[in-house]
Amino acid sequence: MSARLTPAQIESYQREGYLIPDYRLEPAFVQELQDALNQLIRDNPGVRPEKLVSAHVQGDNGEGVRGSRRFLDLAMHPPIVDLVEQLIGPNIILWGCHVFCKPAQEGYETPWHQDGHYWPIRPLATCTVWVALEPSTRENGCLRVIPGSHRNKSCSRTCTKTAPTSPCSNAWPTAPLTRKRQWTSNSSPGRCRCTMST
Ligand SMILES: O=C(O)CCC(=O)C(=O)O
Repeated sequence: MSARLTPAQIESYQREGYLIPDYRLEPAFVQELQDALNQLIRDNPGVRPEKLVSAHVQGDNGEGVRGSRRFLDLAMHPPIVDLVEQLIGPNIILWGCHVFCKPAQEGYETPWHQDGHYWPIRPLATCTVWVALEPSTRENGCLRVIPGSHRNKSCSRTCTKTAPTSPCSNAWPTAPLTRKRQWTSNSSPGRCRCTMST
């Protein structure tokens, strides 16, 4: 499947701050990544499954996680890089990779947050590619975004510190986040989402 974006999709990404491309990962690659995910969990019995940071670094990654090269393969997968290139241009570096698993019943909540708090990169114009490896639904905790919340190109000063158990150290205040402004959707394995990271 082509990773080409139309001018209207690129314009929508600039305006809304997120995009769901038509492209989907090839089923055989999704299977390999699911296997790698199961191995990652087995290799890290002492790490919360929401906190598998820098999982793309094979072996002991220096951040307390034993990672897998498979996730670097995902980040470098040519259609994924093509998608990002169409959104931010050809000068691309991989800043990080985070595997969020959401165990039923006892999983930690991912609070509303701005990725810009985590990336020491200015200007705040990075791009996060989120990839579903398993079904991601409203019921089991799919990603939600606030369309247009990137537009003032700054991080909120009123973020609060979260508990050490949270996968995110900063949370946005919940007051302005009315349901009307949120955008939520179900994703099946292999579905990608590009998010402008402010
Ligand atoms: O999948 C999640 O719960 C969080 C993902 C996220 O924070 C992101 O893609 O920036």
